[in-house]
Order: sequence, then C-alpha cells, then structure tokens
Amino acid sequence: MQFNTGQRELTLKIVYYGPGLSGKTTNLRALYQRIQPQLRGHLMTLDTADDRTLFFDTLPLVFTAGNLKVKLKLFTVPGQVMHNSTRRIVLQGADAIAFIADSQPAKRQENYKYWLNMVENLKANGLTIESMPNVVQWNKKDLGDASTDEAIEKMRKENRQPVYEAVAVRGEGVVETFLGLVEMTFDHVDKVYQLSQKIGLDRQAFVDELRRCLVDPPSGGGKTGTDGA
Ligand SMILES: Nc1nc2c(ncn2[C@@H]2O[C@H](COP(=O)(O)OP(=O)(O)OP(=O)(O)O)[C@@H](O)[C@H]2O)c(=O)[nH]1
Ligand SMILES: [Mg+2]
Repeated sequence: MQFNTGQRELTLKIVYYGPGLSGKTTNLRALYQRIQPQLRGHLMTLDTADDRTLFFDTLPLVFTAGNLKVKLKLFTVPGQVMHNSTRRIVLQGADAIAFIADSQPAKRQENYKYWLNMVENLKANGLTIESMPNVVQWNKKDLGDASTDEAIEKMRKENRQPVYEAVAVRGEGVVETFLGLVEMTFDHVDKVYQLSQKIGLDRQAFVDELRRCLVDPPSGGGKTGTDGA
C-alpha cells in the first residue's frame, strides 16, 4: 500500500490467486469489460499457446474519490505448479487477495493445496492472510454439484471471509467479488490512515466512486456480506 499524503494518492495492489485454470484471467477479462471504456487502462495478459498464464496479467484502474487519487493495480498469478516462484513474486506488496477456487467437485483438493501454497508464499513475503483483506470466489459454479453447495455453505458458516459464487466466463459474480474485496480493503486502509477522519472520505463515498467507473454496477452494495453472489 502506498499512500502519498502530499499528492493525495493511494495505490493498492490486488492479487487474484488460485489453482491453475480456476478462472483468474477470466475474472480480469470480465472485469475489464465492465469498466467504462474511457476509464480503463490496458489489460495486459501474457499467455502460452494454450491460454495458460505465463507470468501474470495486470489491469490498472484509476479513479478519484473525494480529492484522493486512487490507483488499483490488479494482478493474477499463474496457476501452473511450475510457476511457484512467479506466484511468490506477484504477491510482493499485495494489499488484498481474491482467491479464485474451482467449483468442480474434482478440484476440491487442488483448491486447498493452493490456499496453503498462498499462505506459504505470503509468509515468504512477510505477509499473513489473517491481516490481509481477502475474499473467496467459487468460480465455475456452472460445473459444480450439490457437494459444491455444501462446501460453500460450510465456508460461509466458518465466516472467515466473504464468499462469492461466480461463472466468470459469463461475467457473473465477477464485479460483486471485486467490489466486495475493495470495500474490505478500504476499511483496512482506513484503519491505518484514518481516511474518513483526516480527509473526510468514508467507505460509502469511496465505493460509490468506484461503482461510477463500472458499466451497470450491481445494485445494492455498501456492505460486505458472506452471501455476495
Ligand atoms: N465452465 C466454465 N468455464 C470457465 C469459467 N471461468 C473460466 N472458465 C474457463 O476455464 C479455462 C481457464 O480459465 P483461465 O481464466 O485462463 O484460468 P486461470 O486461472 O487464469 O489459469 P492459469 O493462468 O493457468 O492459472 C478457460 O477455458 C475459461 O474459459 C466458468 O465460470 N465456467
Ligand atoms: Mg491465468
């Protein structure tokens, strides 16, 4: 997190983490489609011939809230096992994490493995998941079954972080996940820098500005729940 009081500029790094093929890149692409064309930066993806992320994808989003210039830098990690060192590097200086899980029943173990992998890579960067705003997205909900619903239900009961459902390939749940995470991140930043107290910027105003950057933002908002989808 970079907060430049002189220039009133806040930069936040948001990382999409998760197992290979869970839909991290698809989330960024879908989000890109939902950002007002005149506001969106360049979506940079670097894939192999079979569409696997080679290093990372990035998408910047810049907006003004109150008189604060906010830069959101979104990244995805490459999910393939061999790219672990890249995942670790992408996590450097992360301010928030969207963990993209795969809803397919056969991928349960894989999700868990990558959650542990993320915890370990955070640690290597001197970060912890406990102190990091994070949400879980169960993507590929179209490929889930009853056991997926049970697993999601269980996770919501544990109530450790907001849980979203998505079909990123159809753009469903993508913006909700993103907005939920940014709201949480604002609270975190506010605790550190007292934005509401010092510059009169509260969460609602912040999120409202962000919503204005989007095409057809989902209705509601202003609250992070555990039933985000
Ligand atoms: N059925 C279904 N397919 C999806 C969904 N989201 C993504 N996909 C597909 O899953 C495949 C992998 O998606 P990516 O977004 O490239 O996955 P990734 O997590 O970035 O993968 P790595 O970069 O290798 O880590 C693509 O063929 C997507 O079209 C979804 O919600 N449902
Ligand atoms: Mg990818």
